[in-house]
Amino acid sequence: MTYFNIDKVNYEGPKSNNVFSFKYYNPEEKVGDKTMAEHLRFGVAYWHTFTADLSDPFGVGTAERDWDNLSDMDKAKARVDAIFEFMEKTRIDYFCFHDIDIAPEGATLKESNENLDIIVDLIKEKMDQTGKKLLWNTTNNFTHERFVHGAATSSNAEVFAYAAAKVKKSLEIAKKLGAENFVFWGGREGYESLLNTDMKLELDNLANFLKLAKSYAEEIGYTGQFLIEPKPKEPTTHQYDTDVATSHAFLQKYDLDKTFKFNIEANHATLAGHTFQHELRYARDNDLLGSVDANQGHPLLGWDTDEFPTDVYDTTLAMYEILKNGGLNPGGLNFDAKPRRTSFKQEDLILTHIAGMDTFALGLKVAHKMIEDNFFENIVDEKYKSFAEGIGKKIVEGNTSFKELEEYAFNINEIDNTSDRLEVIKAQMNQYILNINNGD
Ligand code: XUL
Ligand code: CO
Repeated sequence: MTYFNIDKVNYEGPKSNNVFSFKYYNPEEKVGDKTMAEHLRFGVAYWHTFTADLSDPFGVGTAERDWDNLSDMDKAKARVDAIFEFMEKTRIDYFCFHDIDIAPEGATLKESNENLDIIVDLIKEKMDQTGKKLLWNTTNNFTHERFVHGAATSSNAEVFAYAAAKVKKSLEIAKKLGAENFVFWGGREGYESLLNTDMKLELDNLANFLKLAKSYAEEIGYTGQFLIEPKPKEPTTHQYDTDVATSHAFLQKYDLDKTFKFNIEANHATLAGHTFQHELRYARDNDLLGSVDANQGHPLLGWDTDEFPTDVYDTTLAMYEILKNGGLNPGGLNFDAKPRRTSFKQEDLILTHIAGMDTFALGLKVAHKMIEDNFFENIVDEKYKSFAEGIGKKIVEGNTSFKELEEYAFNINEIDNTSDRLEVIKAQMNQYILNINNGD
């Protein structure tokens, strides 16, 4: 059975009008010392692409999928076939999933695990046949009603135990499938109101939960990278892992900052009132940049719209941070993105991924060129040059005192600040994007 009635997507270059072709993503083309495929390490999100039905709070699902009418386990099996065909055709090497994306939950935890075993065996077989790889898996400890008060931060100890059992199973799956990373997004780890919340107990429990997970991974010999995915709100009013800096403080407090890095999602960054680049920069500066959920929010909407990335400015600045980080490996760029509810055809799954891949490929090329030219580096060096010598150097090296600084200040006649010329920088960035776009 074939699910996608198209040929493998080929690179045809920026002038092509074929919507089923890549305009910028050319997997084997080298950018610097790595191929585009090595730089970008794209991943498909099982939940958006193969499980979701595009319903929203006001309307039913609109997605038309060939597996819609199958029964639960048959549907799960069909989706495995579909995702591997999809990865082959779109030339995407990685995929990501939550436990409940791949197999239906049974009446009991044991039954759910049995369903998982059947599907995981099927996935393993396909991975061995095709060479496709698991970027990360994670545990859905937020959808079912038992997680109404959270999972690791639930007020009910039985829920903590249940959530732990699910993560234990997910870690075993990660080991079996060789997941390169393992993600924790705190789905309902947060609160609605402090009027009835013991925040300290909940955060202590969350830290204990993460430590137990790490120690079980060590016990079974699973060595993938552990990642926290911050998000400030939705579904709870206040999510504990609000942003990278907040989560960093949490990890440091509980001595977990050497155990975890971050999976940074663009739309979560903007919900937190930051730019995507800010979150990437904070993580990079602290050696905590692990992986990326590639998507974008809508500037006019205040929720997690999970759009496919199509903004070249954003992907250029993201790729700038990623290149300066020395890449993401073992992380990658997982498309945690869904077609709009109005893009409901099965082929839209392919078209949306092409759009996202091309936008990141273009961003990669622009960012690489800007780094080659030391574009931002020269601007920043010039801006902070007063710290490279004299009193500035002493400040940076921690080699001065308030007394000495006062003496220095007494001798300043007139302070000479320079213009930042931010508008020129933005205009020059436009030139980079346009020039690369024109193949110059
Ligand atoms: C939710 C979200 C999740 C995580 C994995 O906003 O981003 O899909 O990526 O649980
Ligand atoms: Co995500």
